[in-house]
Amino acid sequence: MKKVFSRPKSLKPAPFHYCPGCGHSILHRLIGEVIDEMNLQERIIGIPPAGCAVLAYNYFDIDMGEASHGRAAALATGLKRVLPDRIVFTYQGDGDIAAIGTAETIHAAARGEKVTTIFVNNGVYGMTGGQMAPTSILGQNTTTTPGGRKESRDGCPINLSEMLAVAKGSAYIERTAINSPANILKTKKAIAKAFQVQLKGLGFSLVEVLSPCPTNWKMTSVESWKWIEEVMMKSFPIGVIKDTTG
Ligand SMILES: Cc1ncc(C[n+]2csc(CCOP(=O)(O)OP(=O)(O)O)c2C)c(N)n1
Ligand code: SF4
Repeated sequence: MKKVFSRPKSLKPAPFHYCPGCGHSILHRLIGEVIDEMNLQERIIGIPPAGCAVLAYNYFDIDMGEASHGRAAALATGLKRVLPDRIVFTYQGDGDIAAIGTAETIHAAARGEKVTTIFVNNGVYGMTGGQMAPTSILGQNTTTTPGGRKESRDGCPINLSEMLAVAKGSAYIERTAINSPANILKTKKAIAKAFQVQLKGLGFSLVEVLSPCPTNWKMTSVESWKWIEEVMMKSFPIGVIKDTTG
């Protein structure tokens, strides 16, 4: 029988521990497909976050590191400088990258480190129970903002990707979403482009992915896809934010 669909080579045959409908599972598959298609399995190094994806090294069949919470950009910098022929990517949630890891990330982008970041924006601290993250939008219900995030009390969300686009050393930044087959395909394309930017040595590259967390959003998968489209994208519009590659 002809096989028409299979697991990417660079994903281990291990079942994901993620909740049903979680964006992390889809994103892992997309990254695996891109690694296979670009023939990077022996060359790439991934750095998982602290967060729901902390065990990503159990799933990717590639060299993996592990950084403490928020420090992935610093570890990526070190690895890439010592091993310049390797492709290095970090995989980070919004709490990891936009709260505790803000400094590392902004400085890595400003220095133009030739690494790639996959920034998974699900608008909450998923692993620890759905608390407000720097990316929780105004009005969003989280366990620490019952009744909704209020500007006067909680401040405004941070659009980290737009901030990083201001840094001279960033070469390519795009925001995509996991909420429709078309947007999932665009996410895959953006990941491939980010790796190409790194292969060409053009500077810091980042793909922010609006990603469903049905468990903490207390929604069904279908509702979470709709919420991304109808609510989240108003604060975090998808599209290319910076592209200096010409
Ligand atoms: C230094 C430190 N502080 C706090 C924590 C607890 N902690 C673990 S994961 C996490 C937040 C994860 O949220 P996010 O980065 O948005 O990823 P998600 O789980 O939503 O994928 C926190 C605060 C930790 N592990 N280390
Ligand atoms: S809590 Fe949210 S981010 Fe974490 S695995 Fe479940 S759905 Fe995914």
